[in-house]
Amino acid sequence: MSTSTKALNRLGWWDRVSPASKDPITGVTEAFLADTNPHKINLGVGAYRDDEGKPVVLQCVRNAEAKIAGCDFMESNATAVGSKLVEESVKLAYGKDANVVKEGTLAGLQALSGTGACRLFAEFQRRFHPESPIYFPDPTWPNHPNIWRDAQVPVRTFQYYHPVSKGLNFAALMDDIKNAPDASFFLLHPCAHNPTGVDPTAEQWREISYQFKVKSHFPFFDVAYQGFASGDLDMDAQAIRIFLEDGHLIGCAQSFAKNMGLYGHRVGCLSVLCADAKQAVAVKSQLQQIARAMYSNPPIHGLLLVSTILSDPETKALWVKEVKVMANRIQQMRSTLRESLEKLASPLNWEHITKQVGMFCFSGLTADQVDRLVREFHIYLTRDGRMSMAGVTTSNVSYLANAIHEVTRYN
Ligand code: KET
Repeated sequence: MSTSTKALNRLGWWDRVSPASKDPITGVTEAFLADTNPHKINLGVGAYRDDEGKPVVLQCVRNAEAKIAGCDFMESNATAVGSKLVEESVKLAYGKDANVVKEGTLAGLQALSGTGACRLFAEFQRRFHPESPIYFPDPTWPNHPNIWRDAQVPVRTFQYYHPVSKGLNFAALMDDIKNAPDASFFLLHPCAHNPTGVDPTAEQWREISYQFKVKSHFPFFDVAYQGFASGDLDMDAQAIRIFLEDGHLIGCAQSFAKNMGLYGHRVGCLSVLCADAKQAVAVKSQLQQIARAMYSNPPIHGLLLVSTILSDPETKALWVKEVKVMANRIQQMRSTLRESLEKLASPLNWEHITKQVGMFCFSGLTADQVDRLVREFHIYLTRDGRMSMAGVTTSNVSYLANAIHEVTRYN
């Protein structure tokens, strides 16, 4: 449009803007909130809920709040708190005794939760490797392609899930790693893969790591659910530790939205493992520059909460316990849902409900079946059949099982 046409039509600036498509996950929450049926269930967003279906404020968070109450943080510079957060977060990912934690070879920055950490890295990747694509598992969290696409990074996929076995398609995954151009970026979910709940075994991670070395690929780990797969924070970081042992440089996005129940506070960490301390200083300064232009600093309250929880041994021990409680409740709901469906004499095999791990069950329900669950039973989930098991409770599990049975029994 020429300037003169613009001048003629002063209300025409946004005429070409049509509505964006709804986000598949936040769209489910909106539909759930608008429903007034008392039996409604939200299995959409992957955020933890207690056995009453309510969001949880962990006791460790309450304790941390008490510790920081009244502290003079409203206007202070977030840098010192951010460094503490980074120092503690990288111990969670790479291991508290890992040499890289002490050697100063990690370039780490506090980030706006997991999404912000991914976005920062995507921008950094484009700045220094503009031609390199990033490979995502198929399927992956639907926001991954959005994030990297918005950063102008070419986006590709590698095979991951096997729909028939509802498990890992390991052979196809290895083929795609081998066939990708050398020195490609790969996004890996180190535990509790979203949306499938399917993780490689330690042995398979070793093979993946070996092949990454052969191909000089760069592993970028998106750690959004540490603790939810096994209930144990270290166990859930085993993939990262295996890659570390194998001598890779690694990128890592960590989120405290789910495992600390701090979704609304947007606390996360981005770390990039570098070849030496000098390189780490350079990489960190570039990341800081990108963040400075995008949003300057993250809000400080959530940072203080997380750094307090992670650096105070008593509060940290309480958090470790609470993570286990959350993981166990989800595990319990997996067993109960599967048993309930089996008791109803469902003609389908529901083994995968207990075989898959973490927040999600990739149920195998078709989009039409999901639509029926929404329409007839007020049960909300994404149309790919992903169920957030955190939304299942002792009191809604039999209603849920009946509804699933109803929409699947004649298929
Ligand atoms: N990575 C993965 C794999 C992931 O599932 C999420 C969120 C994020 C990063 C982002 O996390 P955050 O720290 O909130 O920025 N997933 C859930 C929530 C959402 O989509 O916002 C979900 O899949 O439901």
